[in-house]
Amino acid sequence: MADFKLTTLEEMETATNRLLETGAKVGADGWQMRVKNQTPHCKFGEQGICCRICTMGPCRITPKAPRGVCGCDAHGIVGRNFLRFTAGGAATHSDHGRAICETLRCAAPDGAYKVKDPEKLIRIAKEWGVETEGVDIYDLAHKMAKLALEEYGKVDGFQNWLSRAPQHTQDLWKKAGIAPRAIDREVSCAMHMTHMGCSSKPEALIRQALRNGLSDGWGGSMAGTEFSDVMFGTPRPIDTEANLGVMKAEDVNIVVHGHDPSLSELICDWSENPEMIALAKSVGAKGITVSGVCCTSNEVAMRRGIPMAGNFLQQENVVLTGACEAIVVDVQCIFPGLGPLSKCFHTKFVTTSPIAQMPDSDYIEFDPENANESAKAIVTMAIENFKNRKPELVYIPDMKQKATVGYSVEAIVKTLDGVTNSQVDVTGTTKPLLECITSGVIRGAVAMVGCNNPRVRPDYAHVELMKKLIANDIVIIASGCSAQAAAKAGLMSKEAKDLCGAGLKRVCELADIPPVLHMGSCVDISRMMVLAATLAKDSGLNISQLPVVGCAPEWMSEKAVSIGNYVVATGLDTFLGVDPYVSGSDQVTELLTNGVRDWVEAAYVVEKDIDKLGDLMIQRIEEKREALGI
Ligand code: SF4
Ligand code: MSK
Repeated sequence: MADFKLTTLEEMETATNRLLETGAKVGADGWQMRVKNQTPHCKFGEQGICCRICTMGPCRITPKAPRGVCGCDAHGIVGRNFLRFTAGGAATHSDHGRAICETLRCAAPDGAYKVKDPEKLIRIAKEWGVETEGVDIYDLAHKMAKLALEEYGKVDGFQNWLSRAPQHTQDLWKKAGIAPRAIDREVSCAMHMTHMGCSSKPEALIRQALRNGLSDGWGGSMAGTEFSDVMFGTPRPIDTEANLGVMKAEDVNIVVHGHDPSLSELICDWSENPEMIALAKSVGAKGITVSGVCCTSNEVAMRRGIPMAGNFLQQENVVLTGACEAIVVDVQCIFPGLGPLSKCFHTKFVTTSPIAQMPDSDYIEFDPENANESAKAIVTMAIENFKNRKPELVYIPDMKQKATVGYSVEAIVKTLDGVTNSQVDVTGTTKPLLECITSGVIRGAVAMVGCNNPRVRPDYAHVELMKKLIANDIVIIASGCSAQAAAKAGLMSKEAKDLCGAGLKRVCELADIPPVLHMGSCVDISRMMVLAATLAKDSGLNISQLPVVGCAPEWMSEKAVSIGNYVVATGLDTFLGVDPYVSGSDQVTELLTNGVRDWVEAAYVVEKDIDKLGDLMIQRIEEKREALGI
């Protein structure tokens, strides 16, 4: 459409500055100010050469002091820090997956949680060799939940879901000694290996980092994704909107933030309840608007079309609008700064998980057993808080974009089935997508993931890279805060097809898709692994031969390192725009950017110049095409 226009970063920054002015009036600070206070950052930390894992230290490596008190050198310290970083991320994702399995155990036909995708549950059960014939679907759900929970502590063997990978990939994992065993065991093993006086050999530490990452991507995260689909439905394309303009001044605004859909799904249910809407009207509001931040937002956007207020570095902005009655959080990526910030406004900062307890919040513990009661109490609290709003502080930037979200693997396969002119019956395979790639209509695909980080101008790397890649006929599959960056800018609007090269534009038109496909939250990067595995199986290629790469240009969290490790270990080169604190060891850097290729046929690339990072990805995709002769 001729009048389609992306929202520019400058427009978003102007809106943020206006919100910060409100913050200044009420004595609130924001991450922008705290970054200044923390700059310059510690150089030892940045290089990964500070060790404080025993009280003989902390030890810092310098040319004059090349070894810590125990004799560990920079390579051991950097490698240990990298592995501990991975373990933190793998534990976090996997515990999210565990919570989803626990919720599935409570599913009941008349309860708060139901089985919304029984076909998927049966499919998984068959995959795991569980009898499904004549079994009640809820009995099956409880049995599968228990089996999935046992994956966390299984005594023998490897993760069940490894069998989804092509045989070649499974063989590589076994040969490299990185096939993940019990999920919890890989985290424990990582912590044990990095204890004082255990491993200091980079190769051993990096192998365990890959194995621990795989226990997340092909274990805990996959459980989180798959059983969320079973309970809340497998995402299908759905229209929504993104950016702060989705909040409505005349409504009670509830913002859900975090990662676990068990909470946010029920908040959405209760916000649609006529009793609650009547209550909202009784306090002078027109209705209730729920919007989301971070991955919780992705979860409810792709299943219910709930609008996305923003991504990671926009979480404080929702409070700064002065129109947020409650920001309701579960786990992960929640700024503790929301506590003091919300005190400067009327906003209720509602924490709900024993895992993420914070000062200056209202704690309403949420567990699957009392889910409806807690959700109702939270929505009621938000509504009753509407009267405390200070109208003079209300400013919601008039800024939002249309987005079509919800491209699970199942949805992509279904949507692209109609694209090519193939005479072959391709229903239920990725062959149409492969045909687009081999014919050159699409050059390849990039899995764009990860956070924002003040080290990079927020959203700049995500948006600029996506624009560059789609102009080069490379389709983007995005998740996490990268997906929200795209949606806020307008890149998940179908109208963004005009920014594509001719080939990708044609595919977007024929399939009626946006050029950047929303695949969900951080745990949903496991969907990307399933897609890569399916593409490899359907093409007869190895995953590493596919013209597909991963990219996290603005990542910040331990979870992102765990993700990077399983994406690389699955055979996909992974491009980072932020250094993972390994520059203090040339040995560890060499292993991650080259050496691991001997084990898993892929490696990391770190490049802080975003334009160059884009060029390197395009170059790698073209190299892969050339190697295949396509
Ligand atoms: Fe220092 Fe070694 Fe202790 Fe680390 S483990 S703090 S390098 S003495
Ligand atoms: S929420 S891990 S800031 S992507 Fe998953 Fe966003 Fe990164 Fe958190």
